[in-house]
Amino acid sequence: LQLISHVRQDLERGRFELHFQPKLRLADGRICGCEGLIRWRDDQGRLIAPGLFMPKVERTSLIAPVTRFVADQACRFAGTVDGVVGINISVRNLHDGALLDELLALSRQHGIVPERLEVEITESSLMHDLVTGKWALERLRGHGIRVSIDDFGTGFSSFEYLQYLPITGLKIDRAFIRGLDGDSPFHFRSRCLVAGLIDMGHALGLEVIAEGVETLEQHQALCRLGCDQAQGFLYTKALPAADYRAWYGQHR
Ligand code: G
Ligand code: G
Ligand code: NA
Ligand code: MN
Repeated sequence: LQLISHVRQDLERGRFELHFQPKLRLADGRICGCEGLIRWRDDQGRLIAPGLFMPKVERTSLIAPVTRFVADQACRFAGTVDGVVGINISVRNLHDGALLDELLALSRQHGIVPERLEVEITESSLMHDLVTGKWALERLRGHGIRVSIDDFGTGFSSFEYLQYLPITGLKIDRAFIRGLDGDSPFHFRSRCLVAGLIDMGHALGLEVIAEGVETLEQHQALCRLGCDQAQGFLYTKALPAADYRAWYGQHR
């Protein structure tokens, strides 16, 4: 409870930031977009990772203003870089039609075409209530906003929804990517699973991205398997806006 009032206060005091982690197009090695990841600064100016507060925030109505902040920062940032900017939205946001429409309003305000915005939703959030999930995704897609499934293949998953949800991309969870750089039976199975997920995504006309790429071997395996994009510490962690632009300048 204390945490929540703290978050509310610090949102107003400008203590939250959105950092950006680049996404690389594997075919040509160019940066084609990024994911916005929220950070919180404590009194000493240190960054607090979202894992420590977002799970609590997501269970309260405060997730609406937090996601609004994230979307606003993402749209601002999109005005200063090339490519698609992704944000994470949580299960409560899916039920909030006004908030979904606001994403479009924000992109208009900042002069960003909706096709340059992407929403990432975890499989588990969708499975929580498929009817609402479908309604929400259709609303976003109706605006032209891209929609990808985050942490794909883990958690509470089912392939059934892939038949009827209007999604544009799959993010293969790092739990699978970890197994791409060795030759134990575990690694062999990971490679088979990643190959299968990529092919399935492509057969469905989806863009496939691997997250949590940490080694050159993983990167090379993904290139060989025909994965579209990659994101991870091998390239860089999420960076503040100005650092991202500097990094981009050196890597495009
Ligand atoms: O940024 P990573 O470094 O620590 O993020 C940890 C977790 O917090 C991830 O599951 C990520 O999806 C989640 N997260 C990060 N930023 C946001 C955000 O802006 N909104 C939501 N809902 N979750 C976020
Ligand atoms: O749940 P979500 O997929 O949004 O998670 C994003 C989280 O993954 C963030 O916490 C981000 O900092 C983290 N992350 C990004 N790249 C890597 C990586 O290469 N390895 C690991 N372990 N975490 C990563
Ligand atoms: Na994400
Ligand atoms: Mn993820």
